[in-house]
Amino acid sequence: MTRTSSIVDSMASQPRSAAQALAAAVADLRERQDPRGWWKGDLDTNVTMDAEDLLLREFLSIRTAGETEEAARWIRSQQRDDGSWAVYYGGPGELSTTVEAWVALRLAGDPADAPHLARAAEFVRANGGLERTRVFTRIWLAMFGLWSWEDLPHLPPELIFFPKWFPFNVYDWGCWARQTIVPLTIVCTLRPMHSLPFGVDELRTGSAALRPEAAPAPPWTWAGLFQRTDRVLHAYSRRPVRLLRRAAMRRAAEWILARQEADGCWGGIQPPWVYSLLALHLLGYSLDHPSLRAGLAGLEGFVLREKTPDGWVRRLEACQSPVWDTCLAVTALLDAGVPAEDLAVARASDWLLGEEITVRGDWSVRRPGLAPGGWAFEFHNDTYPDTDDTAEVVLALRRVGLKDRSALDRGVAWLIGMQSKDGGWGAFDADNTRTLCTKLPFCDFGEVIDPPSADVTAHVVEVLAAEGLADGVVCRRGVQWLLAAQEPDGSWFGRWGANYVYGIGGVVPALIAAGIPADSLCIRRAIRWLEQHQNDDGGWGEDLRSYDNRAWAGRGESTASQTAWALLALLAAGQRSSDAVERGVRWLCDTQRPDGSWDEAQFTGTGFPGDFYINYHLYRMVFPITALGRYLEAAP
Ligand code: R19
Repeated sequence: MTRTSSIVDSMASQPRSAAQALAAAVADLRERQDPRGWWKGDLDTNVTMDAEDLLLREFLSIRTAGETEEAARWIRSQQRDDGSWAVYYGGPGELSTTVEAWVALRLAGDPADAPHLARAAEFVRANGGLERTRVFTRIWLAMFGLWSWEDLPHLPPELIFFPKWFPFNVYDWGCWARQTIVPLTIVCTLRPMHSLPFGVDELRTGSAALRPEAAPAPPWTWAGLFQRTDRVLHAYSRRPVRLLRRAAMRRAAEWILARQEADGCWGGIQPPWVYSLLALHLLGYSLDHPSLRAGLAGLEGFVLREKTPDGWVRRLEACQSPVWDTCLAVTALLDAGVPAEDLAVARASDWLLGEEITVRGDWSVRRPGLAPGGWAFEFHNDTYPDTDDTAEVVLALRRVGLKDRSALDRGVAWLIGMQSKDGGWGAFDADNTRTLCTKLPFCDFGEVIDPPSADVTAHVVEVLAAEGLADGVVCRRGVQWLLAAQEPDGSWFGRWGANYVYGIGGVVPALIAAGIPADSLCIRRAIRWLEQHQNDDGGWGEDLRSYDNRAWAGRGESTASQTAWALLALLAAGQRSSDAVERGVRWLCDTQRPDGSWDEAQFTGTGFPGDFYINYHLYRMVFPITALGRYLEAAP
């Protein structure tokens, strides 16, 4: 415990040892714990959150000057030199994000001919104009009369009646998409129009023919089939069977209301939250209705405010990660040698135990016989616990010497029950693998299904192995799934973290825990991949461009979290004394800030590959602490 019991002053001129770096990092992490037991790092995404927040408030006529100015200041501060906005630090300008930011700033009163907006408009036009933006962006525009509802793909509310075996029923969609499309079917059916004092002609190219919907695909392709289906749906929507439509709207509203969480949110994530508020309001629920009131009040809990030299800025978190941050922090402290009886660990464990999900959620549609158990990612999300959080919480809490292990046993049983037919695990549902949904013209952003992924499967395999279940058929099938998912170059794809470095960092420790020998070919190939992608400075980094372009796989500026992930794999594979590990540890020690933390402007979390990325502010702490702790623990 000597490693962490004293805070070692940084000796400015002398390089820090791994033990000193670890002690300083642990001290810093301790300070970040909330007195109530949890850790919660800020969760950065992109300015569509803030733009849509202003649009929502405008639509509901509750927008205030103060909120508007603070949000506008934040949005302006994020603009790139070429006039655009990106979806991650250092990333290229992104069309839909730029259109939404431009509209929000116009709403805030910035003149269209102000240089920053003129440059933004130029970027938009050069990249195809608002005609090429994603469906979600054009729905927002349509709500304000800036785009025609006719020129949007249609999804009818009647799909709420589709039985669970029927294509496109709501349980075929990933949970985040399901919670988003149900309210959107209402919005798109009611076709609201709230007019604004400005237009968006500056953003149009007039080249509607560029839009995929306007260029018909041959009827024998999925695209062609769905384009034609879409036309039928539009026609039906003009003359729906009245009673059926009314019943569908009512059922959809009930479905939405039943899923509102204790803090007023929906799923703990921004899109379903905002669209559910809009849908209920359009159905006639007043802003005073308890559901809307709770929903709007709850949004305040997702607002981050900060004083900058230019004044206060306000930004909205897309989601909050307290359960995830807390279980990873507990693991980090334990790996650093902090004893299980330590007050910080005890407080965190108590809080985590209180977060157990004890009720059935949407997952039980596919697993009706399975008893509840497990954990969600957010403060309040009883309807959508996920296997990733459940695995990491059990991995952390099984080490703290709980007197009553029953919550962990329920978690493990739930994980076992959530295995998909193919042997892997998705995050929120079992067997959420129907790709038909992905072909709809409506679905041009993010993932809409939740099939098994390597990172999630690895976390579940790791916990099953830790629980002594490595020889059982469930874990063995998970291992087989992982072995089959290895990329030809020896890496694994990172679905929820960037990218192949995250995949390897999760899978290698899991396979080793499950009994795969460190000298087996699959492990050796993964280790070789890491060695080949180590930066000259000793760290690892992988740019988010790797999701669009394989040439970027394993390439990018070194970051603390990605360096730690690589080290976790190398250490698990017994490479403690290797040159690669020494250089990686040295990079962590040399780049640590005097206060014990690391800078990490780069986003290393993934929401949706290619479309949506996350900077989890605690990743820079918890993963390096775990890596340094395991490094010192494995000292010869
Ligand atoms: C591991 C733990 N994870 C398994 C949980 C990670 C949760 C990440 C936060 C997700 O936040 C979201 C979710 C959805 C959206 C969308 C969206 C995109 C397409 C459709 Br259809 C519907 C919604 C947009 O922003 C999001 C943010 C780390």
